[in-house]
Amino acid sequence: MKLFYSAASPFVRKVMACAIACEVAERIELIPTVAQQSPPELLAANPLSKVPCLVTQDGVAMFDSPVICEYLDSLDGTLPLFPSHGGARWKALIQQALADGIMDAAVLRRGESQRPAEAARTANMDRQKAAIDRALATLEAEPPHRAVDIGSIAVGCALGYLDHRFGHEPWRPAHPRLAAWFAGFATNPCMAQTEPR
Ligand SMILES: N[C@@H](CCC(=O)N[C@@H](CS)C(=O)NCC(=O)O)C(=O)O
Repeated sequence: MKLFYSAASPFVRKVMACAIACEVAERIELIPTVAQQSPPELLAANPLSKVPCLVTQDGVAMFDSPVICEYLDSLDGTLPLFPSHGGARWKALIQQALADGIMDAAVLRRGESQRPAEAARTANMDRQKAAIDRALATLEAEPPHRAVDIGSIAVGCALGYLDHRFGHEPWRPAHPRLAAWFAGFATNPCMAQTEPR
C-alpha cells in the first residue's frame, strides 16, 4: 500500500496511528507529498488534492481519513477500531467527527494565520476558534474512554495538533478532565510513535 503523506497533517497522523494500532504500518510505503502544490500523482489518486490518500495493494485510491482508517481496520481483526454496532459505535464515530472538526478548523486557522490580516478573514478565524472551543467543551463533558478506538485516536490527534501548532493558546486549564485523559492516552504506542515534531 502507498500513502500520500505529509508529516505536518493531523489527518495523516490519525491514519498512521490506526495503522500502528492495527499492526499494518509496515505494509505502508510513505510518499511525501505537498498537497497544496497539487502534484499529478496525488491528483490522479484523489481529485480533492488532499492528504492522506491511500492506494491499496489492488490499486484502489481511498480518501478521506475516516474511510482509510476503516479500511485499515478491516485488514486485520486483532483490534477493532470501529465498534461494530450499538452505542459504542455511535460514540466512537461522533468523537471522530468532533475531532475531525477540530482538526479542520485548526488547519484552516493555521493556514490563514500565515497570511496578512483582513476583516472578513479575521471574522472567519474567530468563528473557527469558537467551533474548536465548543468541541473541546463537549469533549470535556464526556472525555473518550481509555480504549483505543477510532474516536479516542482521532481526539488524541486533534489535541496533539492543538499542542503542536497552538501551544500559545493552552487548552488544558479550562479542560482538566480532557487533559487528564490525554496524558494517559498519549502514552499508547500508536500515539507516542506518531507524535508531531
Ligand atoms: N477530511 C479530510 C481532510 C484532509 C485535509 O484537510 N488535508 C490537508 C492537510 S492537513 C490537505 O491535504 N490540504 C491540502 C489542500 O487543501 O490543498 C480527511 O479526513 O482526510
